[in-house]
Amino acid sequence: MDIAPEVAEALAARRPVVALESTIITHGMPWPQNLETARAVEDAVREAGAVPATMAVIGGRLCAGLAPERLEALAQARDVAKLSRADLAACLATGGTGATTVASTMIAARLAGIEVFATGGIGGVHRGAEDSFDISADLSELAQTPVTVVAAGAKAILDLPKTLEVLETGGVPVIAYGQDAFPAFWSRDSGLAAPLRMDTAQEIARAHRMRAALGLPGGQLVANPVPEADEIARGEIAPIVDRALAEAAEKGIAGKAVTPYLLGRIFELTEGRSLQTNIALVLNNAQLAARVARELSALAGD
Ligand code: PSU
Ligand code: MN
Repeated sequence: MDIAPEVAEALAARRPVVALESTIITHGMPWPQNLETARAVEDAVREAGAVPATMAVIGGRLCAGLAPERLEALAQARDVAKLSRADLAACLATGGTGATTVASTMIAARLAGIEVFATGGIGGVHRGAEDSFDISADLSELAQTPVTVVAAGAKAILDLPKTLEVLETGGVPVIAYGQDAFPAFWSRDSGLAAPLRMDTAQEIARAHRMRAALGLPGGQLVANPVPEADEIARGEIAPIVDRALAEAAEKGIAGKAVTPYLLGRIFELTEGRSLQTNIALVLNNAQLAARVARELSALAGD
């Protein structure tokens, strides 16, 4: 593993560090907004008093923290592999390059000793999973890897009630931040209640440590609603999501290609507005994750 010097120093001194994923850069957003956002997210983490560690596999090395030229090369690259839990070891063993999903970023964070991770939205149970069996490896990762993931809930392209059921089965605490409703990525309210609610970063940090003290494996999902000014209301995004899903089905899009296809299509159908919302919520999540990381550092000193 290549841990960037800035990240290694912060970890050694028990200063706050926030892990960031790279699939959102390579598969989640178009060029050049992907690079601009990746940089802005790192800046947001820094401004909030933590060190960012963007994860990726480059030339067979698992990297925690990317130098600016590496970040740019990744953002510009085409046909980069999307590496989830199943792909990580094979990519490393064959000297490959790829972007990490939520699941594999959690694995990298655990290996580096990073407890908090900020992203946009997690993968989940896809609609029609009763036929396709398409359930993101992100959910089982949350059940087994001890990292707190700050996301804006799960995307409305998924089956959200089933996603919450699978998380409950896996013993994953799903914590809405500052509200009772489970957020749905572009919208603040999915229409579903979140199982848990917390109103401060300190409570989230304490719960993270308490799980470890109890010997419970797995992490926590913090569902942080998109800022009001940037949200796309549920009623507005729903027909667009339905249309993108219907087109994906017609085209026979399956497996790993589903999430990137839907995000791209929704971007087109909203004339870029979904991307503005996506950028705003990732920045918002980076800020909260940095605050949680600071609280975790403070607890370590107790
Ligand atoms: N959320 C976003 N953009 C993304 C993803 C999530 O806003 O690009 C990516 C994450 O890396 C997540 C992955 O882990 O999609 C889920 O893919 P799948 O459903 O194939 O497991
Ligand atoms: Mn899938």
